[in-house]
Amino acid sequence: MAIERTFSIVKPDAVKKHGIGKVIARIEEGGLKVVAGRYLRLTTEQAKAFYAVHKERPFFNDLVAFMTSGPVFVSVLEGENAVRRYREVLGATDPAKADAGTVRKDFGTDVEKNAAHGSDAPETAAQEIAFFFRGTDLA
Ligand code: IDP
Ligand code: MG
Repeated sequence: MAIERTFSIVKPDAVKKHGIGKVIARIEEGGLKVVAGRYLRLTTEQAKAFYAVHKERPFFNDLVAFMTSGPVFVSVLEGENAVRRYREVLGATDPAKADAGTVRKDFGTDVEKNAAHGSDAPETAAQEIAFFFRGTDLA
């Protein structure tokens, strides 16, 4: 398997709890490298566009409100099977169902405020990376 890239967001709940470093530690301990990163606050338009795939879901408006409720840390991760590997590091969407030792189990609050985002496939990873980073940001 070739080296792959994926996209991460440390969400507002984890940033508020001073959890950026803790999530990055899990990423690095999981064998992934942070190759770009930025601290920012999403606009409502950006959050709606980023989560457009969920726009018909009942939780969409709440999710947009949550994702814009404070700053986030977006980053690009690199490593073997990075997409799948980072999803393993994160654990299940619902922290209550996530395995022990995962980011969402240890730092998430509920199915919405689940500490961090990770892309679900290489194609979405490429789209999500391009949403926040230019080619020249990536070493
Ligand atoms: P994922 O982040 O594990 O890929 P998705 O199903 O893509 O999960 O959902 C995107 C985000 O929407 C989740 O990370 C979570 O913040 C939120 N979310 C997902 N399902 C629910 C729900 O049932 N209620 C409230 N928020 C949800
Ligand atoms: Mg998803």
